[in-house]
Amino acid sequence: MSAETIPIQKDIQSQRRAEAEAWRRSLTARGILCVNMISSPGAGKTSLLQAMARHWSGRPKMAVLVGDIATDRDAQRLAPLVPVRQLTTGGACHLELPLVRNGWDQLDQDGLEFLFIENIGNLVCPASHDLGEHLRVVVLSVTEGDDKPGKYPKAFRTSQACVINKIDLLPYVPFSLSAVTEDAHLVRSDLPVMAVSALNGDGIAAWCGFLVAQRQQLLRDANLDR
Ligand SMILES: Nc1nc2c(ncn2[C@@H]2O[C@H](COP(=O)(O)OP(=O)(O)O)[C@@H](O)[C@H]2O)c(=O)[nH]1
Ligand SMILES: [Mg+2]
Repeated sequence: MSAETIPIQKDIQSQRRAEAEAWRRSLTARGILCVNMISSPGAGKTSLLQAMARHWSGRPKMAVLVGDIATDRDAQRLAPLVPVRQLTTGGACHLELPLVRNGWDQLDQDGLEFLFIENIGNLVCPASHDLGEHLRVVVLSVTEGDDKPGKYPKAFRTSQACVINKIDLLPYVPFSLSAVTEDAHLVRSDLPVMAVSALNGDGIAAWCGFLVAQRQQLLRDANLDR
């Protein structure tokens, strides 16, 4: 079998990038910090969002768009706490902007300060899709092993923060916080790494404080201090 390379000389992703950039700007203008959360299945994205919603308890105001390939189970978990819409891809391994925009249109957007997007559980494909977020956060749990940043470098290189979840399990699993931090910093030397337990609340206040500071910085940069 012979292979032929056909030069198309056109960046086929450029329109998608422009759409994501336009949406990011419109969220900025409304004072909303958008956070795209990526992780492998079960790292604790939904549990972390539940813990944050409990910590903030309505202020600042957050909403969630939660992606899964099937079911609305995560939306059911979050609905008692925050405005939420389930995005169901029917099998696709990552979220794309049109589906996210569709969910956004159905959300109560009044007074929102944070929009969280829980991506499909997968450390590979979601790293290649800009959803118009200001902040990409990669969540890794201690049961997955401290060698994962180097094995999934794009997820860590394209993220602006890393949350290590399930630290309540550290006494029971071989996982080193310093080793994972070192490995993550080989991929991206300035990546903030924060350790939490969504289960018992350890580190949640510091993580929420980090997000509030990120939003304040966004508003300052856009001259929207309020
Ligand atoms: N021990 C422990 N279990 C957790 C923690 N966070 C989540 N879990 C459990 O991990 C499983 C997957 O969590 P989930 O939030 O559904 O992960 P997601 O698939 O990334 O959204 C559930 O059984 C959670 O109860 C944590 O901090 N500590
Ligand atoms: Mg989930």
